[in-house]
Amino acid sequence: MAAPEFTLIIGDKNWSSWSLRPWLLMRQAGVPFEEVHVRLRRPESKADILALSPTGLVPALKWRGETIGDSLAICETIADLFPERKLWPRDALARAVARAASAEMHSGFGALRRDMPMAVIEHLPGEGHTEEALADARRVVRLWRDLRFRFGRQMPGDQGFLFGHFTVADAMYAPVVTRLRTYGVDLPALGDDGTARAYMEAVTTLPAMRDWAADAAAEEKLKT
Ligand SMILES: N[C@@H](CCC(=O)N[C@@H](CS)C(=O)NCC(=O)O)C(=O)O
Repeated sequence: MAAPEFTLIIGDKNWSSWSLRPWLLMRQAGVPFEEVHVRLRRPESKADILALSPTGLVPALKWRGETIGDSLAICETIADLFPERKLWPRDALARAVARAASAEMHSGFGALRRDMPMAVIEHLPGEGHTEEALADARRVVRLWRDLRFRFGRQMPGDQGFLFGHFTVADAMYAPVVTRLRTYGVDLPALGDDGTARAYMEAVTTLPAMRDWAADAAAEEKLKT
């Protein structure tokens, strides 16, 4: 059998929010890839990652002898290589807004990340509910509502995602979906009119998201 064209290096599925993004995008796009796992939060983690990727961070994508680091760069690369999968919205204005939302996630929401780190299989209601993290969550809820109303719902054949069908923007926000669930964030208290709840349901019930969570549970079980 021919070696797969793509190898994705990822961290622990329970924790590695950055790894989830390109993994989910590639699964959603139907792009076959091999997974290489590196265990995080261990003394040898840095050296293990550095042996595979010069950034010393996961995720990284091996493709044609190159190592592409950074979750957003990997998502961009996959979107570029498979234009027929429409991993960015087709309309230029929607695409610009999707890129801005993805970049906002990539470089922002520091308090949400710090105080509610991804823990896919855990249930920690009430933990990490700092004022700053909840302010980030409130912004996310408003953004999702805005995108669903202005773009997602307008798309013919809307599948419940931010821009109708699954795009890079949904891959970027998937770890936030898991965080809001893990930490039991009260969505109506943040201004949700049901849009964020429905969006979270659309993401959580994706077969690939279910697989990721099942893999995370299996990995954590092996550690005990
Ligand atoms: N901006 C990078 C950040 C990647 C990142 O910070 N990855 C963390 C894990 S989720 C990491 O590799 N940490 C190294 C370590 O834990 O030793 C991206 O988008 O891929």
